[in-house]
Parts: sequence; C-alpha cells; structure tokens
Amino acid sequence: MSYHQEISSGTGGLPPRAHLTSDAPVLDLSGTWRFRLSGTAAAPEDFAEPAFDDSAWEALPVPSHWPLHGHGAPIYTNTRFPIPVDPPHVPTDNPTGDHRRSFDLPADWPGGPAVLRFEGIESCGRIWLNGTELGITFGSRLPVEFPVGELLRESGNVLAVRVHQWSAATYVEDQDMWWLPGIFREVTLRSRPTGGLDDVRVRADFDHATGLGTLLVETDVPATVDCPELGLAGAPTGEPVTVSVEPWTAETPRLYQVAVSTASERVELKAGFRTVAITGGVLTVNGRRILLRGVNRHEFDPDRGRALTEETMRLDLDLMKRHNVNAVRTSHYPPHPRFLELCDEYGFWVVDECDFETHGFEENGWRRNPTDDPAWREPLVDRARRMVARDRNHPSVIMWSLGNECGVGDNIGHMAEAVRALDGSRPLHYEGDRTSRHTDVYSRMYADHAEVERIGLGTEDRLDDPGLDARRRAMPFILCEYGHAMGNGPGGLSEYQRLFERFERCQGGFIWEWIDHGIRTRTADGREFFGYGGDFGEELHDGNFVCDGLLFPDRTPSPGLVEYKKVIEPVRITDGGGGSVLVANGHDFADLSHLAFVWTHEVDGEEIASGTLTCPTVAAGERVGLPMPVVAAPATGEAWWTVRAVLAKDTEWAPAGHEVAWGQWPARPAVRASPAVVATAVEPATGGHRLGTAAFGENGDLTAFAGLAVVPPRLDLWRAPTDNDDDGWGIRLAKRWRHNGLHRVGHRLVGVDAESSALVVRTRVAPAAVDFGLLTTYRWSAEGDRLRLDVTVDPDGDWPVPLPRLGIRLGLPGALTAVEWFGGGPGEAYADSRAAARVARHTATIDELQTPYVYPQENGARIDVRHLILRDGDGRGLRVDGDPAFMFSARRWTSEELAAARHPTDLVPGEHVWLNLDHAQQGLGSNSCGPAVLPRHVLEAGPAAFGLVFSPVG
Ligand code: IPT
Repeated sequence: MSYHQEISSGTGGLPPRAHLTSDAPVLDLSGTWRFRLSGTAAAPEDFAEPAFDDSAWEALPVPSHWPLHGHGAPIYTNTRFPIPVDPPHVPTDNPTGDHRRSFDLPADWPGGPAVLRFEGIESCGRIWLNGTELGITFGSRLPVEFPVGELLRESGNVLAVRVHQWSAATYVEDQDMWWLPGIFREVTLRSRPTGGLDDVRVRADFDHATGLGTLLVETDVPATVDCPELGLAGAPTGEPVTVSVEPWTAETPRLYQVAVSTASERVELKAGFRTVAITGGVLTVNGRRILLRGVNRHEFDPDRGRALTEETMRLDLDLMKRHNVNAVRTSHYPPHPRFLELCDEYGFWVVDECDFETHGFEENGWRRNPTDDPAWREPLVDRARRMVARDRNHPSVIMWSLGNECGVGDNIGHMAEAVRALDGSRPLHYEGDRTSRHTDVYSRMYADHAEVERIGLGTEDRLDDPGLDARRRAMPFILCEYGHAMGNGPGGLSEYQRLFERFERCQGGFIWEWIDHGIRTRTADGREFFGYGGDFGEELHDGNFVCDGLLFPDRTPSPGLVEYKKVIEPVRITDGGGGSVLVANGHDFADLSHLAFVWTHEVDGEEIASGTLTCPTVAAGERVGLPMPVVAAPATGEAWWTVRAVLAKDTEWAPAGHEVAWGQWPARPAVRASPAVVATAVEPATGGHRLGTAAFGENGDLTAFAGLAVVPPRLDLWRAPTDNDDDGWGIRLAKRWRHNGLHRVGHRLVGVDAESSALVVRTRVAPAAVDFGLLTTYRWSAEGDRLRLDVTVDPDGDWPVPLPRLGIRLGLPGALTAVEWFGGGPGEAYADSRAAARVARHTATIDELQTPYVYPQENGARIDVRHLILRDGDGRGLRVDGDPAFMFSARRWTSEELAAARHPTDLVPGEHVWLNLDHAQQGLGSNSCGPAVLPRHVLEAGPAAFGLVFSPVG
C-alpha cells in the first residue's frame, strides 16, 4: 500500500517546537515554483531528481492551492466525504500536484545544520531535497521540519514536493469547507546554529491577588533571558522569576518584549502575563469572569482560499475589533502562526482548535471512526502535540480545543492527556462528547435559548453516569457555535446575550461563522460573482452552506455583523430617568477612559443640539448615572436623545471617533399626529372612480396617483425565502409556505362600494387548493392631494402556517430611485434582528437598499418607518406616512424574481420599483442550522389593521 494511504504521523520530521523569531538566518522559499498536476497518485517520481527537466511544467505561486490557479477545481462538501468512506484508502483518481523549485544559498549563509520548515500542506506531502527523500508529512494545518544541513549546496538546490489531494489524513480532516489541496502556507529554510535554541517555551502567569507576574522560560540548552522593561538582564532560563507587571487581557493586551539567548542564537518574543482558571464553575482570567463575544474563524480569502496574507489576517482582526468581537475559535484547525501573534497584540481570547474532524463518519453510523480506532491513536496525539508545541507561548490562547465533530472515542482521551502533559495552564475544550468526559468546559453548538436557560439554571438534562453528570454540572458553559449566520440572519442574538448576562455560568460563545467562503468567479459574459458548492462542477456538494458568515466573501460586513456588534457592545447606554443617562461598563477588565460620550438631541430627525458628556472613571462591571443637558427644543415633533460611546483616541484598529456603543431613547412621550384624512368625495370616472388625484379601475384597483402610474397595490404575503426560512434542520418553513401556496395567492373581488367619502374594496385573498384565506378590505379616502389607505385583514378558516409577511406591494415608475425615510436604519432590520436600527432620518438609493447575499433572498427591509419618500432625478415622487409605523423594502425586481435567482448576477432590474409596505414580517431565526424564530417573533395569521397615507412630493 502506498504511503499516502497509511495511517501515520508522517516520517522524517523533527520533534515539534514553537514558531520562533530568531536571529539565525532564514530563507523564504515562497515564490514561483514549477508545477505539474497528475490525475493519480502513481505518476512517475523521477521529478525528484535534480536533473529532471521541468521546463514543460507550469508556473505556480507557493503558498497556494492549485485548484484556485486553473489546475482542477475546488470542491465543497459540509460533512459528507467527497470520496467513498473506506479508510484509510482513497480513490485511484487522486489529483496529485508535483511542485519543484531550485534555490541558491545566500552568500552569507553560515553552513552547518539547517531545517526545512513547511507551515501547511493539504492533504499530505512527500518531500525531497537534491534527490534525497526527507520524509512524509500529514496534518494539513500543522507545521513540520526536516533536517537538511548535510544535503545543502551553495547553489542549484532542488526542492521537490509531491502533494496528494486525498490521503488517509483526509478521514480526519473533514472540516466544513472547500477541499483545497496545495502547499498553502510558507516554506522556509532555517539555519540551526550549533548550541542554538531549538525550542523556547514561555509561561507567564499573573497573580491577581498580589499583582505579580511569574515568568518561566524553558529551553533545551542553558540560555539567558533579557527583558529591560522588567529589569531582567541575563537571567538564567529554567528558573521562574517573579516580577511586578501589568497583566495581559484581551481588553488590555500588555506585552513585554523578551529576548532569549545562547552564544549562538537569539530569539525574540512577546510575553503576556495572564492566568486562566476555572474557579467555582466559572472560567476566569486573572481572577475575573470573562464573557466570550466570539466568532468561529476559518481562514478564507475569495481569491486565495486558505493561503492568507498578513494583510488579510490584520483586516480580519481590525474588523473584529471594530465590531466588538473579543474572541476567536480557530475553527477547525490551528491558524497561520502569524495570526496568533497578531491576536496577542490586538487582544483576543483564542480557542485554538486541533486539525481534526471526522464528521463524515456520522453519515455511516460512526462506523470505523478514527476517533475510536487504536490505529489512529498516535497520529491524532501527534496532531495535538504539534498544535500545543507550536502555539503555547501565546497569551491570547486561553483554551485548547481537541477538534470538531469527531464523535466519541478513546483517542479524545489520549489527545487530552498529551495536551495536559505539554501544557497544564489552559482548560480543554471538545464539544463532540456531550459528557464532557475529557474536557474542562461544557460546550454545545446551536443549543436553543430554552436549553441555554436550563443550563444557566443548572436544570439541564442528566447524564446517565452520575459522576460525569456532577462533573459537567460544575463546569462553565460556552456555545462553541451558535447564531448560524447563513444568508439573512441570524435572528435571536439579543435573547442569547441576555442569557449570557443573566447566568454567570453561561460565558458566551462563538457565532458560526466569521466569513462566507464564496470563491470569486465570473459569468460567461464576464460579470463577477461568488461561487459556492456546485458552481465548480462538483457531483456531490452542499450548495451555499459554505456561505454562512458575518462577512461577505469580499469582507464587507453583513447586516448580521452590524447586529452582532450592537448586541455585544461592551457599554450599555440607557435612559436613566429624570433627565439622566445610565452608562454601564460591560467590559471585564477595562474602564471607560478610552471612550468619549457624544450626545445629540433630534426632533423629527433634525439635530437640535449636540455635545459631549463628561464621564468619570467607571471600572469594569460598574455603572454610573449622568445628567443629560437641558435643551431648548420645538414643542412638537418626535424628540430623541442619542448617546454614542466613541474611541477617544486612535487605536491600532480604528481611528478616534469610531463608535463602540450607543443608546437612544425618546426625550418625551411621542405624540404622533394621526395622519387621518377624510374630506374628499368619491367621483365616478370613465371606467372606474376618482378620489382627489387618484384614479381607480372599476374593480377598485388604484392605477394612478398624483400623476404617477402605479401597478395596483395588493395584499402581499410572500417573501423570497431566506436560508433560515428554507434550509432548516427541522421546520423547513419555506417548504410549508410553498406547499400552502403563499407564493401564489389569488385575489377575489367581493365588492366595491363607492361611499360618499371613501372607496371600499372588499376581497378574499387565498391560494389555490386550500380552504383558508384572508378577508381583506381596502378603504381609500382622500383630502386634497393626500390619499389614505386603510387595510383590514381577517383570517377566514384555519391557517396552518405563519405568514412570511403581511403588507401591500405596489409597482412604481423605475425612475424613483432616491429614498429617504424617518425611522429605523441605516441598515436592514427584522423583528428579531433589529438591535442596530436607530431612529433617524436616513437616505439611500434603491440599489443601496439591497443586501447582496451570496445566495439571493429576502433582504433590505427597514423597520419602524414613520414616513418614506421616493424621488426621481428631478426630486418628484411620492411620500408614504404610516399609521402605525411600517416596514418597507424597495427593489428593482419582484420577490418572485429574487426567489428564483441563484446568484446576484441573475437579478436584472425591470421597469418598476417594487415597493413593499409591510405591517409586519416573520422574524429570521437561525434555523438553517439552529433554532427557529422565537415564538414572539413569529407572524401568525390573525386580524390586523393598518393605515398608509400617500402624498406627492416635488
Ligand atoms: C456544525 C459544524 O461544526 C460546523 O463546522 C459547520 O459545519 C456548521 O455545523 C454548519 O455550518 S455541525 C452541525 C451539523 C451541527
């Protein structure tokens, strides 16, 4: 059997060690390599010979994934393996990439020992230098080093690497992501001075009771430690030193520059002093409970796959900081080593996860699962050791995770033991074994709110084993995945946050997931879009389930991220009553001195006054009430206070003025003048009726208003299903909507009555094939050039499903593209995802109102709208006032066209602007992989009444 189908930890590699910054020479072997793709693993191996002629091969950048450079194609499956499950065998058709490059040593290269280091090769690599085989590596996202000193020549070295897409390792690397083979992280040659520092292990603890830090630096050879800031000069390694320090936390990432030296080598690193502990069932850092406001981060770039640049890593961290995210689970493999250095610097709590997932065995009843197979014990323990050895010096790493979705089995226990032997300073995480037998925290994914509440109360279901039950009941709880951010959503985040704030044990979690993995591609006629499963000719795939992030593939924040930012804001600003504001500091460590508090007073969306509040020092977890200023505001109109907490100074990740948190409350009870209109008489007109400037057909359809031709308004119940409506685990709401015909309701006219001052149109709105419907009355009245519509809805028969939406839809001339509204904004909002919408006057174009979900679906609704104005280029158009406030969406295609589209490029603007004026919409939930819409955000069919007043503008 060939090596790549062996269950193995690899061959030829050196013991694992940290990723160190040393003054020993390093040669970066990134760049343009020669490349040949073969369809099978058995292609000739003669290319490893230095004399081999590779001039007919193609050029390929390294690091890279070859399918993203025109060789083969990416494949997306979630849990199912794209190959038969027959471990450790893989198909004969096994895309195999041979890579070659030659290099010369720099003139000042010292000679002597050296290692070749590979940071990541998917899925396995066989490596030769100058014709000599160095070994084989498995563990795609883990480093390996081979000793090569004696093989090096001054010039004309030839490095040859054979990479197979499929190998035995495939069976333990079934993470939900694109299958992307290649040498996708850096390759370096590192000189290893005799008497140098092969490994450096740093432990920097902080005792919150004494304020003292303990630094322990361990090396394999005697060495010295320097840290001028701590007064350390030439201190011997291997002995703990106690020093007075400022601690490291994710909120205050204080690092100390430490140098470790022998006569022949000097290593520089940054130490952060902190102690992670579980005390009284609570996860603490430096003695304080922490709250994880996290995201699951896969490494992804729409052009480069998992071969990320530092710039992209920084952008991820900038965006996380700007959106109040404080924690990262490195789902589901150790990230690029540079990423953890950046996490130390920026300040993040990191759960570092091993490169291990066997999810596809679940499909096969977990038979032959590597997790429980003794043959896999060593290779899996090797993966755990390599992660810890590489990453243990990072203060940001506060927990080790053994892997994701690997089922249960003894090897989890063996891995846990190996991790604890290397590093006893961090708790262990693994979600896949519900008993938490081998871990220190209780973790679940996608538990609904009710279950999280039970866990908070300590009334979760019992485990059969009383010992394990008692142990787990005493553990802190985290949601390692929740809030599945696929498409429009997730809804229900605020409700989770309230549970994390209410129960000490519930310490937050990690949204699934950070970014949509859409691959940038083009239509036949050259228009760009982001491809998902099935777009690259895969015969087995999981469609757009790979696009379930808070960022779009190009890293534009989605409305879900804007919502999450508001939900997890570390400062709560609320009405303190009696003309005051309450500022509550929700940080775990930091006070509020880095923030400025800016207020505005607005009436009907116009700013009347603004200024800055003076806020005293507020320690973490404390609150303060501050008096609001007295302003002279007009006596009428809707008045609001808004207080925003903004950065007082520039930071590494955002400029001064960046908004961190905000609060808003009415400055006085809202007295909204009822926009009722009554006076104008209904007149007969040719072929129908007239009411002021409005023309109606005989059937009561509005056809024109104030000189604008309209496609008649009709009750509308349908929305283009969201991923959370459609893809559900359980309730598959959109299928029930379709089954019941909500996407094709008909309108039967019951009667048109021209009363003296109102035109009353009675209808029954119902789909074919079912006996339930909605009795719907449109009552039109007018005064001057204003036209009022009152809609009343009464269910007839028993409705078996909630409604997607309840409102009216009308078509308007396509020239009305400028939009202004007073109400919630600026972004889209739905019943259960509306924390980020603030009351103000907002403007946008119709195109800007659209949210470009990778898979088209309902989007772009604005909530709590008091009035809406649509204008053409000359400023003429239409105003709509709500009685009560309404939701609207406006787009240049219909909901039906939106639902039929597979990519945004399928959407072609038509001649109308389609305007939905909704009394309500069903919430979003996160049922694509999580709970359905919470009951209070479900839109049941029930009696309803709402009014809208139309008037011309311009
Ligand atoms: C869960 C996986 O852990 C994660 O990797 C991702 O696949 C997510 O689902 C869905 O996007 S597993 C799920 C079956 C609970």
